[in-house]
Order: sequence, then structure tokens, then C-alpha cells
Amino acid sequence: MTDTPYASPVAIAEALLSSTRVAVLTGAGMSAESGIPTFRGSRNGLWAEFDPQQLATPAAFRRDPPLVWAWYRWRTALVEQAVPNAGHQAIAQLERLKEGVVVITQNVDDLHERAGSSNVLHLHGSLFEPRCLACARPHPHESAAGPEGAQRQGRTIGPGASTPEAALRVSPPACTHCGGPVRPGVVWFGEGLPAATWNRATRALEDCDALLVVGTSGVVQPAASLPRLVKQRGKPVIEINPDTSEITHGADIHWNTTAAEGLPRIVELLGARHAAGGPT
Ligand code: BV8
Ligand code: ZN
Repeated sequence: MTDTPYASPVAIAEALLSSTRVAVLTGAGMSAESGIPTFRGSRNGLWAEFDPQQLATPAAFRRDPPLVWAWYRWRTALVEQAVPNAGHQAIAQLERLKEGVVVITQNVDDLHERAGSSNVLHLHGSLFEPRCLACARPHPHESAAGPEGAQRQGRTIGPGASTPEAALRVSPPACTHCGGPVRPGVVWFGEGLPAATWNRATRALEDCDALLVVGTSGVVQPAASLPRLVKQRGKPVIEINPDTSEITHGADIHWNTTAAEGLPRIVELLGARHAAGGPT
């Protein structure tokens, strides 16, 4: 895929140089180099024959709670065994160079937080906040990794895990308050996004003076509409993605590189300017 004419870490660093309130919108590609499969990339492992969009719905959970719960336990185990990549680290480092950095993520993993980002908004919820389907009370997160986790699910899990012939099923726990089934704390297709989080994200984008969009196909709404809030204010929208996406046509700069390759180079240039006493 072609870059925009002058896409390069230097051009991007220049575009960010004078900005102080940088917003970062991330998608599944942000965690790809940590070994977490993307939504629309090549399917692998245990769930290769399942379409994530068919599993990430209220109907799928109603129809087959153990199947959907096992899928989320498998994904949680992948995340618990993953480490933040250099891209996550670079975004956390950006906070030390710019006073107003906000990370708005479509991802349900905790890799931004584990890298050190302190202002992360999860538009689509989190794997680590299960709650009761019936009474909505939060349910304590139980680790899905480690031998007991893998043992309970009858297989080793994690990046490069063996793929058992059939998808195993793991019954969701029962709510300790009302006995209802516990569901993952994520936003499924057809469900509304958490209003408070959405409002904080839109306010951040109405206030930011630059937006970095990293690792999203720009397919899922309403998250995919967010870059327009920045573009229509005449502020730079900069995309980092090894492919083009639905965001690319509206981006000022599209650098076709990966999160873990591109972000550290941009932050390194900004850091050098900071060290030289220039604006960062
Ligand atoms: C809503 C949590 C209304 C769950 C997710 C018909 C029926 C119902 C709804 C709809 C419909 N038609 C349209 C809709 C709306 C629907 C939607 O947008 N559908 C799409 C598919 C057309 N949206 C919704 O349903 C939303 N809710 O509309 O509600 C409403 C309102 C009020 C009240 C009630 C209802 C809810 C959407 C949220 C769904 N939940 N996740 C879970 O994780 O299991 S979305 C899911 O997709 C993930 O969060 C993921 O992050 C997200 C978006 O995908 P991407 O992040 O972009 O990932 P993708 O794989 O697509 O792309 C990866 C990109 O990374 C690629 O571009 C690739 O090139 C790049 N990449 C790869 N490697 C790297 C890289 N980039 C950088 N570095 C790398 N190394
Ligand atoms: Zn309950």
C-alpha cells in the first residue's frame, strides 16, 4: 500500500511537534505485535472456523453461553500471557513528552495500561470486567492463564497454542448475588457503547490538537466516525497502519508501517527535540 506523499516519521513528528493535547485512537492492530489476533485478520488457533463478529453478540451468548464464554477465556488467556509491544510503550512514553495524551481504544485488552498509559478510554469494554447478565453486578475477574486455567480448559492456551479439534466449552460462572450467568464485560455488536466513556472520548477529540489512529480498519461504528471530529476542526489526523483502511481517505498522513515499528521512531524524534530544548 502506498504512503501519503510525505509519510515518514520526520513528517509525523513535525506535525506533532507543536501539539500538546494528542489523542490516540487504537484498534486490534495495536496489539497484533503482542500476539493478539486482530478481528478481521487471518483467523488462527482454536477459533479459526468461527467469525468473531458472530461470537461477539448477545444472541450468540444466549444461544450457547459455554461456547462464547470459552472464546473470551481463550482471548483473556492470550492477553494475560502477552506483553505490551514497543508501540504500546511508545504511546506511554508520549505522555512524558506531552501533557495531554488520551488513549481511546476499541481493544478490550489491558496492554496500554500495562505499558504505562494512564488515560485510557475503552470504547468496547474490557476482558477484565465480567458482570452478571441478569443483575449487571460486577463479577470478580479470575485469571484464565496459568496451568490451572489451561488445565480447566483442557488445553494449553496462549500464542501458538495447540488447536484442539473442536471448540471446547466452558460454562460461565454464576453471579454470587443472584445466580445469573456471568458475561464478559465487553460491548457486543448491537449493544450501545458505555455513554460516559463515549462522552469522554468525544470531548477529548473536540479538544485535542492532533489525532494518531493506529491499527484499526475503521469498519466498526460508531468508533470509526471519531476521526471526523478532529478532521472537521482542521487538526491533523495521522494514521499508522501497514494497510489502507476506512480511515485512510480522511487522514492527512498515512504511514504504512506497524505500531511497534512506527510509533517508537516518532516518539524518539519527539524526545530528541525535547532533549534539544525545542517544543515537543
Ligand atoms: C451499536 C468488543 C447501536 C467485543 C467490539 C447491524 C446490526 C447491528 C449493528 C450494526 C449493524 N450494522 C452496523 C452496525 C453497527 C455495528 C458495526 O459497526 N458493525 C460493523 C461490523 C459494520 N456496531 C455496533 O454494533 C456497535 N453498537 O451500533 O449499537 C446501539 C445504540 C444504542 C443502543 C443499542 C444499540 C458496537 C460495536 C462494538 C463491537 N464490539 N469489540 C470483543 O472484542 O469481542 S468491536 C471489535 O472490532 C473490536 O473491538 C475491534 O477492535 C473492533 C474494530 O476492529 P479493528 O480494531 O479495526 O480491528 P480489525 O481486525 O478490523 O482491523 C485491524 C487493523 O489493524 C487493520 O486495518 C490492519 O491493517 C491493522 N494492523 C494489523 N496489524 C497491525 C495493524 N496496524 C498496526 N500495526 C500492526 N502490527
Ligand atoms: Zn446477578
